[in-house]
Amino acid sequence: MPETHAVPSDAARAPSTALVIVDLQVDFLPGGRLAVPDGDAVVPLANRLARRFETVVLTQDWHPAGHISFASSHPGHAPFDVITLPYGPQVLWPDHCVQGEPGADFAPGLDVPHAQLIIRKGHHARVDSYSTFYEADRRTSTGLTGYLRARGIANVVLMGLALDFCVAWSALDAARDGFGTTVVEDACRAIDTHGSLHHALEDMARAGVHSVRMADLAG
Ligand code: VGL
Ligand code: ZN
Repeated sequence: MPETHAVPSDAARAPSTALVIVDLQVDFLPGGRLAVPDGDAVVPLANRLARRFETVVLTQDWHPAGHISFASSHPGHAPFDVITLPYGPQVLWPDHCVQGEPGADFAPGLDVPHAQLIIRKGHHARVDSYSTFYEADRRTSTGLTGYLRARGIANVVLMGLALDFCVAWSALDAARDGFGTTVVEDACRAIDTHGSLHHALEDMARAGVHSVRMADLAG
């Protein structure tokens, strides 16, 4: 396996580093059904960052109608309630990113024509998937680890929405699978419910995920 880089700015220039742009989709932008505050601010940052990477992966939250993560699938519950499912606790969300609906489209203005792979996740009706590597059962792979390894990728840099859910869970899985893992923190925005942002930052630091800012990757 190629060398993993300790210094994120070096890692970003290496062909063995992939950029993963997480869930820049209409429903997560202001006006969307699960709007992340200020989420639209990171779209131009994605466009800028992507130009520095040969390998770019886009992720797309992609739920069937009636998905288990939707509050509307659980009578008596409201969005942001937490319930227990066979695979663990599940935050219930407003309906969002339904397969083929406009809310699941990529953000208007996202301009990354050289992205080579789109990972769609959360498509199993009864399992959520914040992470773009493993579904919430922690076992079912999306195939991304194998794809990256087969292409000689040793490091991943992540940005996007939402920092405390899909970005954090993806970063934790990337680190667990042995990738040098960096999150560009000011190129993310958070939902922040039930202390999720605090916990995500703590978990990522504990797992050895590097945190950088756009300026650290300049050049
Ligand atoms: C996300 C909540 C539900 C995310 C996706 O992209 O962070 N959050 N589905
Ligand atoms: Zn979702």
